[in-house]
Amino acid sequence: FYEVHEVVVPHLGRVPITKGDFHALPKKVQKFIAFYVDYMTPRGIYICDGSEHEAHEVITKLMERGTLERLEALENCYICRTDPADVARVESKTFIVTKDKYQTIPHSKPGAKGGMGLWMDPDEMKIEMDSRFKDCMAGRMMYVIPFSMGPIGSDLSKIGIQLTDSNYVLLCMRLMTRVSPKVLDILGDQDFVKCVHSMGCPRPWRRKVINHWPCNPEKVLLAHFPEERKVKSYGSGYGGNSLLGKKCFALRIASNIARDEGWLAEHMLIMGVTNPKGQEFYIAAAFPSACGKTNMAMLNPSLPGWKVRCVGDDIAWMKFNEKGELRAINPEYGFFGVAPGTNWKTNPNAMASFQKNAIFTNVAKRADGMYFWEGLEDELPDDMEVTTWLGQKWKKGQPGLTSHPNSRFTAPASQCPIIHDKWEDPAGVPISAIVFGGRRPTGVPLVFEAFSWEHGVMVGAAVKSESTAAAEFKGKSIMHDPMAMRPFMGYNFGHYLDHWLSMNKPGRKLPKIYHVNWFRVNEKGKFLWPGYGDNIRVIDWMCKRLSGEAKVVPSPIGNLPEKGAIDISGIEDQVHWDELFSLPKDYWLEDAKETRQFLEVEVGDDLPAEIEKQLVEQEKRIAAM
Ligand code: SAT
Ligand code: MN
Repeated sequence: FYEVHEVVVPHLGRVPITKGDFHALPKKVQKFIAFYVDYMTPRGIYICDGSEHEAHEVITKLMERGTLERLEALENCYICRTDPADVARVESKTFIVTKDKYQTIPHSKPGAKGGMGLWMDPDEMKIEMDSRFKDCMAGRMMYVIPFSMGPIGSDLSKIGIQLTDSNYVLLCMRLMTRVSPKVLDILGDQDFVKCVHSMGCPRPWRRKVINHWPCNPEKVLLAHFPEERKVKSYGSGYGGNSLLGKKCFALRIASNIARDEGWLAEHMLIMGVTNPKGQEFYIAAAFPSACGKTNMAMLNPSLPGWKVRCVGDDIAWMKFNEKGELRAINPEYGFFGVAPGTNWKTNPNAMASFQKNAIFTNVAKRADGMYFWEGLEDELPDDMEVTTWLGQKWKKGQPGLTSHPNSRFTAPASQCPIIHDKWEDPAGVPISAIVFGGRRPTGVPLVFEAFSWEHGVMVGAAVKSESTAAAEFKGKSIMHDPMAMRPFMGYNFGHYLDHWLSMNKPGRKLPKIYHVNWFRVNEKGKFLWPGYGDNIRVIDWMCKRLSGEAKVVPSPIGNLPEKGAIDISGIEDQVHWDELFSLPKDYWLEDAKETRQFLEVEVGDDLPAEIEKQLVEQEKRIAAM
C-alpha cells in the first residue's frame, strides 16, 4: 500500500498484447499488469502459458541473439554465459522494506554489522525504485509469468505473478516453478505475491553489452515489501536475484506469511530415507548455500539396503496438521544446483537429472557439445578442447578455472531418478528430524542431537559456515548463518526465533533436531569424514534414534552417539572416531563466547529469553568440561 496509485486506469490501448488474453485474466492480475505497464512502459505484453511451444519460441529467440548456445551432446540442453559481473546474489543490495524498521531487523547493539538483513524506509526506497523502474522496459517485451510455489492447488501452496523483461528468466522460471494457466483459474479473485523484475537496460541502451547479457550491475537493487507481499528486483539476471519465486518469495516473503499463518518457510532440503527394514523417515536439513544440500537430498547410500528419495533440495514449507504432524512440501519445481564438484561419483542422481531439458549457466563447454566444469576432469579426454565460461580455450592440465565457482545447472526435479513419488503430494510429507549444519573445518563433531526443541532452536541460531560462492563474498572465513537463513531472512530474526519456539505446542509431534558437520579436517587439512554417500551412516544413526534403537552420551553441546553406534564398516581405516567426535574445551569456550557475542550484538533485546537461557546452560556445561 505504499504505492497508493496502484489503482489505475489501464493505458493498455497503447501497448500491444503480443500473446495471451489480457481480459480473461483475474481482475487483480489485470490491475497489477496495467499499473506496471504504465510505469515500466514495455513495447509489448507476453502472457505466458507454460506450454512447450512457448519454450521453443523463447529458446529460438535466445539462440538467435547468442544468449543461449545449444549443448549438442544432450537433448534440449543449453548453456548461457552471463556478463561476468552478474554471477551471484548481491546481499549488500538486498533490502526488506517496512515502515517499522524493527519489524525487519533486530534492535541490535553498538558494533553490530547488520548481518541479519538490510532494511530500508518505504519513502527512501520509493525514490530508489522510481529512479530505476520508471520506463525501465522501454523497447523491451514484458513477460507475465503466472506460477505456483508448491503443487498447483495444494493448501500448502502459494501463487505468484512475475513480470520480467528477461526471457532467460522466463525459461528458468518454467524449470523452477510451476508455470501454467491453471494457476490463474485457481487464483480467481484472491491475492497473489507480486514479483517485478527488470534487467535494467531500457532501449536505446548505449552501454556495451557483454555476452549478449544486458544487465545493470552498478544499479542492482532487490526490495521486498512483506506487507504488500511484493518483490521488486532490478539490474541482475542471476538466479537468486531474478527467479523471484525462489529465495525472494519462497523464503523472504513466505517467512512473513508463515509467521502470520503459523507455519515455517525454511532453507531446507527434504528427503525420504527408507531403512533395510522398510521403515521410511522424512528429514529436512538446513545448510548454508553451497554446502551440499543438493548432494544430501540425492544421496547415493553406501550402506546396503537403504533407499533415499528426494522431495526437495533447497526450500521447505512446513506446517503442523490437525494430527500434530509437521507436513512439508517443496515449493519448487526444479533444481538450481552448484555445478562444480558435481560428477557421477559425487552425485549421480543430480547428473541424471540434467541430461536433458536443462540450462547450464557460467559453465564451460567441450568441443563435442558437452558441458564441463571443475570435478569432471576424469571424464574429459586428454586432447578435448574446452571453452571456458569466459570464452577462452582450455585443455586438461592447464591452469585456471573453466567454470565460475557459482556456476549452476537448472533442471526439472521430475527428471531426478530418485525423486520421491510423494514429491508433489498436496498434503506434503511428515518430517521426523530437522538437521542443521555448515562447513566447520575444526572443533565441531560429525553429529550431535539437541537436548530439546528449545536447545535445537538455539543450535540452529548458532549455525556458522565457511563463506560461499553463492554470494558476493571473497575469500574463506567462518560466517554466522543462523538456520542457514541469514541471507534470506524476511523479518526480525529475534521474532523469527520466537516463532520457531512457538511451534512447541501440546499435541504436536516435534521433530528431533540434529547438527552435522561433514567438513571437519585434521591438522594436515584432510577431511576426517568421507562424506557424500557415506553420510547415510549418520542418517542411519538418526533413524535408529527416532525408532528408539540407539543410545546417546550427553556432552556439553548435545547428545553424541555412543562410541561405535555409527556404522563405519568398510571405512574403519578412514575414520578415527575419537578425533571425529572430540570436543576441544578451548575451542568450545571460544565458540560459546563468540556465538553469544554475535547473538547479543546482532539480535540484541529481541533475542528470546528462552534462547538466552539455553546459551547460559550451554556455557555452564562447557565451562565444566
Ligand atoms: O544463489 S541462489 O540464491 O539462487 C541459491 C543459493 O544461494 O542457495
Ligand atoms: Mn539455497
